[in-house]
Amino acid sequence: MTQSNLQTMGQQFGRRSWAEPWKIKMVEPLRLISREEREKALIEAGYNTFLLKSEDVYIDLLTDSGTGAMSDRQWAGMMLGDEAYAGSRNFYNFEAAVQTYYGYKYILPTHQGRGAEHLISLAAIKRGQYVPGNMYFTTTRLHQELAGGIFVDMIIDEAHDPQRPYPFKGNIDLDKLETLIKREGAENIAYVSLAGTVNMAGGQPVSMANVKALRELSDRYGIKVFLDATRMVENAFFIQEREDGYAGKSIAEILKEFCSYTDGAWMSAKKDNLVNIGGWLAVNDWTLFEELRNLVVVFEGLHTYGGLAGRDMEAMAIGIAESVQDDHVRARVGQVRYLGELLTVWGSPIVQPVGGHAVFLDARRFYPQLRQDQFPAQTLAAEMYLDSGIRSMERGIASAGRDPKTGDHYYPRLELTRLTIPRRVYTQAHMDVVAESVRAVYDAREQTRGLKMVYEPKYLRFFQARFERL
Ligand code: P71
Repeated sequence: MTQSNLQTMGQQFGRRSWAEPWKIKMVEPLRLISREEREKALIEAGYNTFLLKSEDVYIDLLTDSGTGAMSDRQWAGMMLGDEAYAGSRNFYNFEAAVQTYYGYKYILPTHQGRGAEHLISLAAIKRGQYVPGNMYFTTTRLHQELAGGIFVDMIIDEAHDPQRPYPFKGNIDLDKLETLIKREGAENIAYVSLAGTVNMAGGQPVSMANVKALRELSDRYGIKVFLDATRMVENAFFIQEREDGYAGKSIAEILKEFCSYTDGAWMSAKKDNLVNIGGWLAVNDWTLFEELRNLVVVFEGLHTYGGLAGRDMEAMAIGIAESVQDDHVRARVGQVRYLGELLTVWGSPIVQPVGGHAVFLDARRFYPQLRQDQFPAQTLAAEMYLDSGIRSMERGIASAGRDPKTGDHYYPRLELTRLTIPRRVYTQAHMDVVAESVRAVYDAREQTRGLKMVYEPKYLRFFQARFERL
C-alpha cells in the first residue's frame, strides 16, 4: 500500500476532501442474484453482456450512455414538455443552450448520437473520400463507411499503448495527417473527425494546443473539422487540470474555446448532457445546415424535434447547463479516478492515465495465455459478471469488427474491458465493491479459458454476437 492509498481524494490533491455537489432524493433498489443464477444468465446471454437482462445485473457499468441520473430540475422540466409537432418551446430552449455553451450557430436535435452521425456522414462525405480521425468509434466509423468514406486513424502512437502515461493521448498526429493530405489531395479528404475525449483509447483527452494546430493545418488545405462532442465537457476538465494557461478558466470557457476551432459537432447527449435519450448536430455553415435540416426530416423527424419528445429537449437544455458546472465535472471525473487509483495501487492492469468516463482493464495483461481471437476482453467481462454481477463492456476485437475489404477481423492493439461509470448514480462504496471484484478476477486469471464466437451479425457485431467457452 502506498501512502496515496491511505489518503482521501481531496488530500491527494493537497486540500480537504470534496464531495458530489448533490444529495440523493430518490433511490432504486439493486438486486444481486446468486452465483448459480449468474452462470445460467451468462450462458443464456451467449457470454455477451449486452444480452444480459438488466434485472440480473448488480452494478451496471456497461455504459455511461443514457444511464445517468437526472436532477430534480430536469424532472421538473419534463413536466413542461410542449408536445407540439412543430416549433415546440422546448426546442428553442435546447437550441439556445447549445448555442450558449458550445457556441455553434445552427442546431438540429436527433434521437441520439448515431442519428447525428448518420446525417453528417451523408451530407459531408463523397464516396471514396478519406475521413481521418483520432481513433475510430464503432457507430461513427460505420456511418462514415456506409456513406462511402474511408476512415483512417490519425491518433498519436502513445494512444495505442495502454501503459504509456501521456496527458493528452487523444491528440491527432498532425504529421500523419499532413502526409495523408499531401498523398491523397485535400479534395479527397471529407473532413477531420475529431473526438474529445477518445472513448476507445480509454476516455483520453485532446489538448487545446492540438486542436488549435489542427485548425491551422486544416485551414491551410481548406478542410473542415467536425467534433464528436459526446464527452467534450470531460475533455475540458483535463485541459483545465493539465494544460498551461487553463487552470484559471472555467469548464464552460474551455469548452467554448475548444469548439470555436471546429466547424461543427455531433453529440450523443446521453453522456455529458445528462439525459436518458437525445442527441444533436450543430454546424456554422448555412448551406451545410440547409442540407442537414432537409435530411433530418427523412431519417429523424421534423427539424424542431428530430425524434425526441418536447420533454426530452427540455431535459437536455437543463442538462447542458448543469453539465458544464465545474463542481459537477470534478466530482464526475473524480469518481472515475477514485476507482482507477484503487486498482492502480492494487496492481490490476488498467489503461493509464485513467480517462474521463471509465476505467479500462487491460485484458491482454489479465490473460496473456489467450490469443486475441479467443476474445480476452469479452472473457474478462464474462468473468466480472460471474464473480460479482457487475456488468462491463468489451472494447477489443469483438467491438472492432471486420475489415470490409478483406473480411478478416480487425486486430486492435487495445484489447480492453470497460468499467463505465454512469453520471450521478453510484457511490464511492460501489466503487470499492467493483475494485474488489476486479482483484478477485485478476487473482483467478491463470485458470481462465477464452471464448469462441458462435453467432456473428453483420453490423456492429458486438451488440448481438454469441459466444461459448473454449
Ligand atoms: C458508449 C456508447 C454507446 C454505445 C455505442 C455503440 C456501442 C456500444 C455502446 C456512444 C457514442 C460515443 C461516441 C464517442 C458517438 C456515440 C454514439 N457510446 N460517439 O460508449 O461514445 O452515440 O449511442 O447516442 O448513438 O457506451 P449514441
